[in-house]
Amino acid sequence: MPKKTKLLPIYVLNGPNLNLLGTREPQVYGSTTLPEIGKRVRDRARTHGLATVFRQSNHEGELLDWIHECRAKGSGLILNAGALAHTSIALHDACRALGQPIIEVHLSNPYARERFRHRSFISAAATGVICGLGAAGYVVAVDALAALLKD
Ligand code: CA2
Repeated sequence: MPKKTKLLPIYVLNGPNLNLLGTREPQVYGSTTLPEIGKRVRDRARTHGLATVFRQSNHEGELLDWIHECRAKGSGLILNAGALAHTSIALHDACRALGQPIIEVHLSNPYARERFRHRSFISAAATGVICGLGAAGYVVAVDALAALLKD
């Protein structure tokens, strides 16, 4: 019988200000806190036999380092880059270099908001994009990544 090889963890990275979730602007971002999202992600990933690395940073360079770390230590990436999605070519380049499936997530639907949120530099480097579903979008992203990794 062929031996099942265990996949490396999926990385779930969160960008600037997402540590504030649940404290302000619940009408835009919902009332679920980031640690609660982390728990839902971990529980869902476990049902697919996947471990998770769940992190948040307010610093672009730290997010870049973690994406580079994912190249060696992870098997796929879920990325909510926050406002950096709209500005960071460096994150775009890091995602392009990852060589693994990437799901971009946004809690809100940026296309229904200000014009400056309509462009994401992550989208062109991502395998798929999920937005506007609130915290549930992260769980959908776990399912999507698990399906991609199974293929
Ligand atoms: O909808 C998303 O997930 C965003 O990535 C959130 C970013 C925003 O700049 C993007 O356009 C869309 C902002 C995250 C800020 O989160 C806060 C949460 C609570 C209170 C204040 C900010």
